[in-house]
Amino acid sequence: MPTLYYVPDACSLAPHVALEWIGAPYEAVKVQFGSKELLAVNPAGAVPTFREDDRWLLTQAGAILDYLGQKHPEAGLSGGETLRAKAEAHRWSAFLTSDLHASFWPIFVPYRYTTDKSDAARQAVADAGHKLAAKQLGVLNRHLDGRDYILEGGRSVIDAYAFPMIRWGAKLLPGGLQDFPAVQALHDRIAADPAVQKVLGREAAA
Ligand SMILES: N[C@@H](CCC(=O)N[C@@H](CS)C(=O)NCC(=O)O)C(=O)O
Repeated sequence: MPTLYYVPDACSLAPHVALEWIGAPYEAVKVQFGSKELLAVNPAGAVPTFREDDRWLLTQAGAILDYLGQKHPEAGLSGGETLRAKAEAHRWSAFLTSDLHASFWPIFVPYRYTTDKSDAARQAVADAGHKLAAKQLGVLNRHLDGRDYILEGGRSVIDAYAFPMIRWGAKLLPGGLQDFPAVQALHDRIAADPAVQKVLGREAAA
């Protein structure tokens, strides 16, 4: 069975949600950062890692989401088929990988961004991350103004991709999502879905 290796509340939540939306059989395996089980499938020690029936492995959230969307056209989660629709999907996937996701690294792992081991230095790095994440959520918020989902034509894997990052913003930014009402609305729309609640419940379970 296709298998997703995930860490609760990490970016692996995105393909976890997409797999549930698709509705085809899959197995979700909870792993820990640094565990032998994760390193055996992904030497980078990162999630998400996805394994196909024939043991083919795919890493990188954007690539996994694109693959799942294309593999299951019946689920209608890839965005539109026109050249520009595909470019828009690529644009937002790149934004989420390189701009929004990356803005949280200084918050999660400040020690990777300074050789100064003091709490003050690490806090300064985290504070810079808060500012950068707020800037990127602002970009998404402006785009979402007047839209229900990120891509034209309804819910897509790109919304699933944004979901964990929006949750991090709500939890970690000093002001939460209060300055980003359209982002909050997207969050609430996705979170209201019973399939998403099922995934959140599974990830939260021991
Ligand atoms: N560019 C990768 C990043 C994956 C990644 O770093 N995921 C985090 C969880 S959100 C992780 O596994 N971190 C472990 C680490 O950095 O050691 C992707 O988009 O899949």
